Amino acid sequence: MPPISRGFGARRRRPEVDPARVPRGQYVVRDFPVLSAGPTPHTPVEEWSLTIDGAVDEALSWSWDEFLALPSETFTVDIHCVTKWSKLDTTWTGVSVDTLLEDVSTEAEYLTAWCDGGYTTNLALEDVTDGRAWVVHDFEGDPLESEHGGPARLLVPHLYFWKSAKWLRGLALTIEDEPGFWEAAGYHNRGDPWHEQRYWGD
Ligand SMILES: Nc1nc2c(c(=O)[nH]1)N[C@H]1C(S)=C(S)[C@@H](COP(=O)(O)O)O[C@H]1N2
Ligand SMILES: [Mo]
Repeated sequence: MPPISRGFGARRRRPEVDPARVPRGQYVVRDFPVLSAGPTPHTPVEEWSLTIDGAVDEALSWSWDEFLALPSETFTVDIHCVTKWSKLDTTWTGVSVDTLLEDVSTEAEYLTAWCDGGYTTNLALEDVTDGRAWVVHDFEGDPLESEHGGPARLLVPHLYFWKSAKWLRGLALTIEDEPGFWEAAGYHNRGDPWHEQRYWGD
């Protein structure tokens, strides 16, 4: 008969994490921390819209119902916060930025994501196209909680999580790259966790 402690130990052991999935300096969490620079806005979906404007020939805007009617995708990705937690295998549903930009004609190479509450973050268009970014409204099969950015947030999983703007209301396309809230405060302009681009100069 095997010693009882063996089975107990096996059950308590943490699930294996493939170290190749965890960027340098990060540790894996199982909970979902909340990081917000200010209070959580609670915009009712009846008053919500998503706008694409700035350096575009014609601005576009979707109501909540129009946004939900767009083709959506459900996908599973890992996310990495600059405060060093990573969360693996998070599942989201939303609309890819490629879909949102389909009918947009622009010379711009950058955009500023802007939000209820005033937060902004800047991204190169090439970091949000080709299936690399989404505007998500569901997390793990449920409507996104407001503390995590509901009704809808940007999700750019290949960059540090501050680029994934919560309470997203618009993408303003820009000719020049314009630092957003954390980028202007000394965080890295691009924020690639695989190159540990945490702060300006990294
Ligand atoms: N609008 C808005 N979006 C935001 C933030 C914020 O303060 N306001 N914080 C950013 C930061 S620094 C991180 S790490 C993630 C945190 O998302 P979470 O609270 O869902 O974990 O949201 C990002 N998006
Ligand atoms: Mo963050």
